[in-house]
Order: sequence, then C-alpha cells, then structure tokens
Amino acid sequence: MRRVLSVLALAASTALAAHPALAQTAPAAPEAPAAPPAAPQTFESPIQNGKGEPIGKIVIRDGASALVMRVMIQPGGLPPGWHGIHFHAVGDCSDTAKFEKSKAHVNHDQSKHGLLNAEGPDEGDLPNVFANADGSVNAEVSSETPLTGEGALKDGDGSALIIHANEDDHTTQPIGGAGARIACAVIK
Ligand SMILES: [Cu+2]
Ligand SMILES: [Zn+2]
Repeated sequence: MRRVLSVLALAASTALAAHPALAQTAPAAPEAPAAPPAAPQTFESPIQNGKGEPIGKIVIRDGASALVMRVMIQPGGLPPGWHGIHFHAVGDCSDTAKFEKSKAHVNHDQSKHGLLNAEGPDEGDLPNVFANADGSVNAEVSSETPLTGEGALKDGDGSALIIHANEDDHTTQPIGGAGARIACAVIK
C-alpha cells in the first residue's frame, strides 16, 4: 500500500511539472521519509475454562500479512487430545457454562466453515491444537484475520478465542463437529 501511494505521488508531481503555472503555485511536497518496518503488535489475554477459572493464555503477534497466536495452557487445563479452536465474533466470555455470548465464527463474507472446505474457510477458522496427557497445550497457529483495522478481531464488540471439546474436521458445517465450547479468551 505504501508503495502504491508513492507511485501516485510521483504521477501527481509529473502532472504538475507538465503545467508550469500550476507547478509554481503548488510546490512539490517534500518527500516523506521511508517509514521503518512496523514491529508486530502484540496482544495477550487469559484463557478461562467453563468454571471461569484461568487455565492459560493466548499471545498474539500481528504482522503486516498474518498474525501468529500462541496458545499456552497449564497442566490440568483441558481434556487430553485434539481440540478445535476458532475466533468467535464477540469478545464476551462471561457466560462460562456455554460461552454462547461469543456468538458464531468471525465471518464477514458468508464463507463456509472449514480450512479444508472448498467454499471456506471463514475468518474464524484455525488449525486444531493438541492437549497432552496432562491437559497442557503449547501451540502456535497463524491466521490472515488481522488484530486491528478493517475486518479485525479487535472491532467494536471484540472477538473471542473459543476452544471446543472435540477436534474440528475442517469441513462440515457449521463448526466441523467440534462440539461444546469449553474454554474462552476475550480479544478486545
Ligand atoms: Cu468455535
Ligand atoms: Zn468456522
């Protein structure tokens, strides 16, 4: 985007040069210094289970093209095995028994659910994470859904990371058979 803008500025100054009268009254704007590459924005939020107890945290780093998110859960945090995780549309984890206030997946363009669905994925879809035999998780996943800006996780009502009881098959509607919502982190 930055490159496109500077090309436009160049085109504009060339047009002005072709009209000397205009060029005199509208001096060329001083060239903007090149902006240094932006450091990734970071965001951290606790994960709570269905009793409202803290079981770990998410740490998001948001770059220019994608974000990466670490999911870190302490021993005893989750049932062992694979779990579907998704970005849900509302940053509200207050109804801990069901986490339904977080609503459906982030999905601004009516995409079908599923990373392996030909008509998907929706913007909330993420790879599964695996909980060890002791219930702990250390995983890192990526998403093209931005943390801030247009279509971002941190929109007016925020978003939530939801962890489901079962794994996501990445194909079936609406959530890949991932089952109940058992943990939640607010992204706001
Ligand atoms: Cu979900
Ligand atoms: Zn989905």
